[in-house]
Amino acid sequence: MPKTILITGATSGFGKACAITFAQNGWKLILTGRREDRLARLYDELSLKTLVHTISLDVRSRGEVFKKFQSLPVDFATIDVLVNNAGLALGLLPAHEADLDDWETMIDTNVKGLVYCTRAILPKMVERNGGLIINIGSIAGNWPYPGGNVYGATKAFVQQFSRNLRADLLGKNIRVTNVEPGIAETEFSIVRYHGDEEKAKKVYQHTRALSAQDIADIIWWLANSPEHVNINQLEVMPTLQAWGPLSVFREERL
Ligand code: NDP
Ligand code: 8X3
Repeated sequence: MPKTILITGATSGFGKACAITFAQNGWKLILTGRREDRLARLYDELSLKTLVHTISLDVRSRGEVFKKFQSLPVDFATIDVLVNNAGLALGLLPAHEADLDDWETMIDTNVKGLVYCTRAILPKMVERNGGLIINIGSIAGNWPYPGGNVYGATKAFVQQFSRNLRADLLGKNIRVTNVEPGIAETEFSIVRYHGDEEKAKKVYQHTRALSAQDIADIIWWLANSPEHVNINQLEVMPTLQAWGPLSVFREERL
């Protein structure tokens, strides 16, 4: 009996790589995102390999999330793995200059959207006593950096929410993992720089970032690990990324 994976934000980056990987292995796919043209293309490509159901969805809409996740076609009604991947960073300005609209969009998507999707799917997992939730956090939830202000804070929320889910679900056969990637080449930086592709390209120049496929491979491994094993959090960076020293402010007069 093929298993079913629901991926939010499947139109690009990690979510899309994950969709292709699971399709190649015969899993049924529920793919969501806002860009309908991309969902349609994914449907055409992947339904040659497996059963695919696409849902045009903005995770910021609580009503839409519940309506669409509670009316899944019967073939897709049992979700084995939920990948809460839809998310974004907007801007890198310091807190006193950052755009409040950007902040709200990140909170609405990365925090509230993820919470809505989880709350909509979780009761079905509890009812049948099985399932795996993979949240896509970030190293930015663990390590502060200038300009990371609200983005990093949303990912710190995702980390603690993931742990608290584990606490609530103790004794049930439901696993929760927070995957925390470092720099990865996707459309992430194009979005962060509000569509400035030149600036975005520079983020990945002269280094070797993680690829979307690297993250899809990790998600595949998690989904196929034994049911009695829960990976609580999995932080992953490219080999060419590491921590720097803490900053110290210096001035002649001091
Ligand atoms: P991409 O920009 O390539 O993909 C983001 C996906 O999220 C798209 O499919 C987009 O779909 C979807 N999305 C964004 N906003 C919404 C929304 N409101 N409703 C529904 N879907 C939405 O970036 P990545 O693949 O890199 O990002 C995926 C996740 O990984 C994010 O949570 C990001 O924060 C995290 N991450 C990324 C890292 C990186 O360096 N790339 C590192 C660590 C974490 P659409 O626009 O069609 O709605
Ligand atoms: C994306 C990684 O370091 O750009 O979450 O915030 S980082």
